[in-house]
Amino acid sequence: MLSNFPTARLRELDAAHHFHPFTDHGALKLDERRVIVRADGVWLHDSEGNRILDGMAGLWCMNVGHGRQEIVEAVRAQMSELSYYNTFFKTTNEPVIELSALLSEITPPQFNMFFYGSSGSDSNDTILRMVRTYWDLMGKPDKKTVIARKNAYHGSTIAGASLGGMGGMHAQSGLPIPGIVHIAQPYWFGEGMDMSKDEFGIHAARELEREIDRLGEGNIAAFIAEPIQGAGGVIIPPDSYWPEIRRILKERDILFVSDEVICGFGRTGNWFGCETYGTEPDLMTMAKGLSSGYLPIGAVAVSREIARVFHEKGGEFYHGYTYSGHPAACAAAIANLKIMRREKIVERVASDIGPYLQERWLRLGDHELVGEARMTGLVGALELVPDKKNLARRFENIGTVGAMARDNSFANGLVMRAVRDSLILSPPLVLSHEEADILVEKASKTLDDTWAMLKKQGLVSPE
Ligand code: PXG
Repeated sequence: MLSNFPTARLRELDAAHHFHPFTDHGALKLDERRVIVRADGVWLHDSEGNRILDGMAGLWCMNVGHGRQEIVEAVRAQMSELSYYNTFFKTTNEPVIELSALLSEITPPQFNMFFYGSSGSDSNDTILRMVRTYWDLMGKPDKKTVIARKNAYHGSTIAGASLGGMGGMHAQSGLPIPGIVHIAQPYWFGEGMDMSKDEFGIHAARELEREIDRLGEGNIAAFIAEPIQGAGGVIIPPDSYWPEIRRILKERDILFVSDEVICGFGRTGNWFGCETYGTEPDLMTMAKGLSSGYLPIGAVAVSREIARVFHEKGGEFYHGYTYSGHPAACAAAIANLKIMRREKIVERVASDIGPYLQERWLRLGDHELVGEARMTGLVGALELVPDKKNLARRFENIGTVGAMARDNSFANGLVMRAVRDSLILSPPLVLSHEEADILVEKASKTLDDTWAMLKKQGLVSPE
């Protein structure tokens, strides 16, 4: 075991052999590598003895918090009974049966069948294949194109990154693959300031209508969207956006996919983000909060209608993963969902810790560095701006100030994520009031520290 190694040695080995995801390898310095050794509740502990508040719930996933022995024990018991068997050849297992039945109770009423994978990315790959196959079965093979949105995040596989609307990801590997197009996102602060919020929400939503008309409804398989774009910068749409999308979808014969990888399992104050916004998806992507990250698992919720078509039209759906319905991962998800139900964690986000943190977080919007503070449920953002009074909304080198603020936050003992020049927050849903106060205090100090640094460098306009 490496647990007795000094931090410097761990860092050397990491630098030598670990190819990190989403990392600029040339720029990552040895002493920046933080070795996380332990976590409990909302607190992380690193190899140098620092205690850090996990304001990102791992990576938007530890909804029930770290260190839940009940989940550990459920996985241990399952692994000693049946560590693995496949679900391909007319076989199944108890955990996947129990989890599916549980999900049919928790998800909106149109869902009662679930397909499993190991992540959000592979779940979206499944969805791309499923929607195209569905329309083939319906005798409409031309309906192949999927409409997604710019700056969306749907994963890092070829299909996931293609569905996603991240320009940098597309540029790196010749994406998107054919048959995927992207429309505008409802990002009022970044792109819609010349209109009122509601006008902009309608305008962005109507891009869907225009795109369907441009390509022809007979060629469109589905529209995929996150209720709130997470990795894109916690883009909370104007109130007018989802009702208008809903109207358009009602009038058109295309499927709607709600990517609930971040918004699902309580994040927005309902079990699913689509419930917060009143949409009725035909398919939902689920991962992260499904197991609170204790083991990798992803799932696709399939509507009764789509399941019926696959069932009645028959023929094999040539798709599945070795780990579809993995018994240990399903056991982790079951234990996680039981905790969420028993402790009424979703209700708590809606009526207790959600409003408590929102009130305090939104007040950070008064800081001279903050152009907008926003939060729904327990997911929020602070837009950092150089000159609030004169409505200057962008720093020159986009991303530099965000990264500086993120590093300051870490130094203050709070993990936040930087997206462009905004700070992002998505803490475990079990955050207590006291921990919320500590969080806001650390975020406030981070803004002060960053403002002071920027003033020193002449990068902001002091009054
Ligand atoms: N959909 C959404 C909405 C996501 O947020 C995925 C799909 C893909 O899930 P997997 O399990 O394949 O990672 C995600 C994942 C970030 C960050 O830096 C966000 C995600 C993943 C990695 C980093 O914000 N979201």
